[in-house]
Amino acid sequence: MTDSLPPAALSHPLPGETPDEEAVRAFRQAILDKLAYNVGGRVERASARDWFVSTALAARDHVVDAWRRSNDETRAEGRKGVCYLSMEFLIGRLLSDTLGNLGLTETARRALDGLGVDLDAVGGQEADAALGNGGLGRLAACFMESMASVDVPAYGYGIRYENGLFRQIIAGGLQHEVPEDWLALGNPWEFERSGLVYEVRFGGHVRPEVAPDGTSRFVWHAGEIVNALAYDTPVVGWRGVRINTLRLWSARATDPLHLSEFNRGDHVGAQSARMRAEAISRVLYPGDETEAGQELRLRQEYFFASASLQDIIRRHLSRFPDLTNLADQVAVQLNDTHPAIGVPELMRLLIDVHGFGWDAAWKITQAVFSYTNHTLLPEALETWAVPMMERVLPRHMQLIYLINARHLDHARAEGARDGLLSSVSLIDESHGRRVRMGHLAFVGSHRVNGVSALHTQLMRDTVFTDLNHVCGDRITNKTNGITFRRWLHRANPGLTALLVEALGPAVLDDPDRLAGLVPFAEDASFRQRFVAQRRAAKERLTALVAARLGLKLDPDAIFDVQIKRIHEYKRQLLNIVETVSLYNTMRAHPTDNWAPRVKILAGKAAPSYHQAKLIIRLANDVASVINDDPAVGDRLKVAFIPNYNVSLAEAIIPAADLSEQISTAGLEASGTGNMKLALNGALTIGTLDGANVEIDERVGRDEIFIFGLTAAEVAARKRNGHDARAAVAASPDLRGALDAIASGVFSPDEPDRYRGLVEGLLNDDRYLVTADFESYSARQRDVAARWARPESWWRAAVLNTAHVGWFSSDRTIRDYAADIWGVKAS
Ligand code: 26W
Repeated sequence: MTDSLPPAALSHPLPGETPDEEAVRAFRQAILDKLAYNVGGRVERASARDWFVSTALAARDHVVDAWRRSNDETRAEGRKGVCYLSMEFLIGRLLSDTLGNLGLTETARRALDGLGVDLDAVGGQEADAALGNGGLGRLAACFMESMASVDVPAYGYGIRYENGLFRQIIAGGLQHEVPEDWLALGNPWEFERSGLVYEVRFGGHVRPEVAPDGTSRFVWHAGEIVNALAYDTPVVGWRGVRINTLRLWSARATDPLHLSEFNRGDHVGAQSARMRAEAISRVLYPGDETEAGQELRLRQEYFFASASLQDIIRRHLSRFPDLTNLADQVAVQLNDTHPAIGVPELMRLLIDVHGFGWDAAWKITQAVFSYTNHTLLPEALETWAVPMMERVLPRHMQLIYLINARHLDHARAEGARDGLLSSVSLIDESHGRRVRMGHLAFVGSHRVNGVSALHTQLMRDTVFTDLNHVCGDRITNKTNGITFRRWLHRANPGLTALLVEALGPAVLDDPDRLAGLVPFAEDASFRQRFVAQRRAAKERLTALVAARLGLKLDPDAIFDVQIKRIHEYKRQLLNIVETVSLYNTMRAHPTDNWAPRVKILAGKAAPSYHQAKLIIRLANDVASVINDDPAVGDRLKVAFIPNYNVSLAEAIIPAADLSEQISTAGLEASGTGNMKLALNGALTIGTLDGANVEIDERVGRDEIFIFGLTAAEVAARKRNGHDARAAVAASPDLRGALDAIASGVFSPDEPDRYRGLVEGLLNDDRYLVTADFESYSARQRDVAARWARPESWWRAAVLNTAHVGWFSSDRTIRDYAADIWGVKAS
């Protein structure tokens, strides 16, 4: 079900989009035809949903010819393409993206106007495609759009989960998870490819067999076969430059019904094999940064890696006689380790199916694959227990041993001995035998990248030091980016129109032109118009919060925003504790001239992550007390907005004044919300972590609020031990805030609710909340002081927008294309 959030973008034409009447009439007729012949509806009785489907189908028709053209041209020119393998694609809605990138927004709006239908209302009907958890999945979606926009031929490969990321409901302050059903009302964007089906095998055993010619080989006799059926969604590039394909696999049983069992009366048992097979594409794994430890997760990973590689090989063999030149034609990017099983799978396909010898197969494999690491948190580094691998994928386990044997021989030849050998081995022997998927991906790839300069350096200096040494330095950095089409043009059409007015329409095509905004930061009338855009976005968000939470916000207050997955290392707790401290101080000094502030939080916690769920509850409890306290009134409000997703992000980001990027330094690989918020002119308060470091370098230290320990200082503090009790003793504000939380000020019905949380912080403050509190709190006072000088604040806001053009994912993709994939980009 949708939240019916109106997409801001649909009602605003972009400059240069002035449709002629003929085009509008034709689009209107197309919508009416879709309504009649595809939806089977009537104008008089059509629902908003009917109009959405009809409009989407009419827009899709505009895509199809160009899509075919893109594919034909790539083939004819023999261009190398990219296959982006990702367990997650966090796409959000597609109507505004498709219309916007094709320059059809205004055409569609007028076409619907003529029918008495509002495009915004229609757009609000679309469900978010939430096939991802957070940053990694959203990055994949931005990359897909950018590859199409910079003319890189690409397929995204993933899983067509029937239920994407759960819907979050907050009741009594607690997170409840409800299944999400984005496909319930159909999906007008996808094409089912009933002819594109691959067999994916599991289990069974491997036997050496002698062929008639006397050669011996290993034959995998699988115990179970599941079909992978393709669904294609077109990915439209900016200005329709190129249309790529997102190909998602759906699992189907080979034998959906055991008829004899059914006829014998066992109606449920007769379908059990089908349920088992189809469970694979049933639901997105909702964990973020925790190891699944589940066979189903491994089955999902292998299912989509295998289907995708079989498809890549089939496509290649439709153009070339054999696979010897595979790496000249395709680059396969592994989005984290989730598809890393693709490394032994490609080896199996090359050796067992296509008759390659080991060395030739390995050369192709390494040349084809590259791997992106998205986190160094130890609990998120995937490993699979050897016995489970042997059971689920016996042939792959055998191949992994062979890859490891050669890899260790090579390491030995490079001089590696005991400690080093066990550190680079693909098998971790330290707590039961487990396959290290990061190592497997690393060894099977010619390039391995991190997602920000700092994270890449930490890869070299920590988790992958030995491996990188033995493998001859294959780590490279590719700082993340975001697509400006969605996160600026569509999310913030008002600001975009202002930028075009100031810098000309070329800024829509070339984000480097944003630098031209620097002189405008000094221009009071420009700043005023910038403020007016922010104010309008804040009013829209105010209305949304009133409708959803029944909470009235003051649009003149600082909108202080932290939106992301809830995780201890992201330190939502630091934000909440500081909010409580501010609340205490406001009550103690009621007559001071406080800058009014609205704390906005949103994010989901993994269902089994109890501490994260407790933090959500605390945020809501703190909100109830503060929001009801007349002593602070409009000067402080706290809003936890439920069910954070792409569409909600699009509504919040243009309205944000302050962007909270406050992770423990060294732990946030990059962050991409930080880029979205800065692009829209929010000032960042943050640690020197992930891409914050590069944002800081670009916007300059005067226009950003940096605080806290650096990554090196964090490492040192951890080595020497951090004394949280001493930090608390030294900070009366922190002590006051923690005492209030621990003693039940925010949970009067259950005073001890947060005692354990606070005790935990005092005993083992792993994420150094208490270490950074004072400097964070001081920077927050700087924020308030800056807000009191509007000229200085808005000058900084304009400069933030001006200086972050580099974080366009077009730039990131061009870097991957040149340094990793060896493909041509525009
Ligand atoms: C096995 C469960 C699981 C699922 C997802 C473990 C780990 C993950 C991802 C690695 C988590 C993730 O999304 N990482 C984020 O990737 C973004 C894109 O590169 C970065 O911007 C974020 O900093 C990083 O946390």
